Amino acid sequence: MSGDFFTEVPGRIGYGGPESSDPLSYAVYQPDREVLGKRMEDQLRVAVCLWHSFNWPGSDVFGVGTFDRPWLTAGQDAATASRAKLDAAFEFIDKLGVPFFTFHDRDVAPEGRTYSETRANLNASVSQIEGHMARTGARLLWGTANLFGHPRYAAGAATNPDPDVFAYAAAQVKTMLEVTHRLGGANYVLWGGREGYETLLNTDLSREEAQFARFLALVAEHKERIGFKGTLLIEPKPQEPTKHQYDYDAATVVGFLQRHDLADEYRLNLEVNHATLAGHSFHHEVASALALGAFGSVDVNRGDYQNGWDTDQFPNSVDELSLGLHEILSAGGVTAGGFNFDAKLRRQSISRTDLFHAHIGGIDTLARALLAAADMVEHQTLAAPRSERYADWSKELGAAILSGAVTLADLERRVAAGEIDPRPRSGQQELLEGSVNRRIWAVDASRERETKRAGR
Ligand code: XLS
Ligand code: NI
Ligand code: NI
Repeated sequence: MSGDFFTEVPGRIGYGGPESSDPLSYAVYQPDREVLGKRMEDQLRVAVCLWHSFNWPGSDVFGVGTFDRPWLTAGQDAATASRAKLDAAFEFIDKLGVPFFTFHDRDVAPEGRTYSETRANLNASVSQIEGHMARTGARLLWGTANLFGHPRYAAGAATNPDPDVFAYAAAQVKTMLEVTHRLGGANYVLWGGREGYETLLNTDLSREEAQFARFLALVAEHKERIGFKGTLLIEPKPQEPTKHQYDYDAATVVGFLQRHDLADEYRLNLEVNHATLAGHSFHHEVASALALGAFGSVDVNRGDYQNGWDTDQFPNSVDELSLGLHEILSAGGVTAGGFNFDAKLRRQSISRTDLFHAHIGGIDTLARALLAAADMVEHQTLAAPRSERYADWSKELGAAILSGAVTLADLERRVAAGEIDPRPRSGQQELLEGSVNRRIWAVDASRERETKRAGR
């Protein structure tokens, strides 16, 4: 296995099982293990992101970078630096043994002095990426354009008061959509970086909404024109960097798409921490997106329940993920989407292997949640009581109401005649909470038996 950056990890991370004391092995993640008729790897479609993991030095608003990322040191030749970055990134992906990666245009190539130079930088890096993909078998889950870092985007990209900025953003997305197509990307993501406002005092909401809708229509049109078959995804987030982001949450985005006749063109990329920031659970965002027919993919990084910003931590709660995964599996799985680690190391995690520990722990948490969710699907833990709860809607009265066959007057007549007299029933919340926990524990117990049998 080639690579000389992560030298403390000599080869591919293997499965060690839950009893293994080797932190550089998976305790749960087994790519070939069958889960609901598919390989675990294909159920999860895990992706490593190139921004936080390779293009962020570990700086925050109070301090400079702390990480050992030699290619980010100032003053070097840009092409050499970006080659070193890509070499290390693909060494990492290969050793971690996950199938996908994700990136923004600016993660792999800096802006040049002119737009043409910027595009040439990007194309040079993309050729290198193609080489790495061919060598390692890594695939692109999604590409995206960074429309928020450069000062020109301070007042937004598509929603900028200056049409020149809209045009510049359009050029950037056109290029990156084509790059994503060229690399065989499964999806293309639009996170509304600074599409929002800092103050309403200078903001024309209806104008900005119209601009944003026009932008998304142009992107969908270009997708058709170039024959890109991947899914276009919008990533909701309620605030940060702006005070208020237009793509607030799943329901807001779907409402926007429907108002502008774009609902068939876009699906959603849901981030666990963005759900938290919006005052929702991840479970809520997934269930809403699925109910609205707009689920696409997941950024699986979590937030901190005491903080109001995007902490982008690696996932570590099986409970939190199991319920979201249960909804996804019940609806047929992620299909073209996947689980992207848009996650940041903590600023003190400065050793090179910390990036492995972070991803291994996160992937195991996700895999463990997948097993619990699959078990709940198999046992109909929630599906059976849920369909039982609504069963009367397929009987005579429910069906007549839904089909429009009865009026308010008809219903009143039947109630007045004493024919209809509702009896409250238990919502069974505590019973269901207990049932979910039982399945989570049962999976643990059966894994314990399995581990003993395998003598691990
Ligand atoms: C920021 C977003 C961003 C997108 C990609 O909060 O999560 O990282 O996933 O632009
Ligand atoms: Ni985020
Ligand atoms: Ni994200």
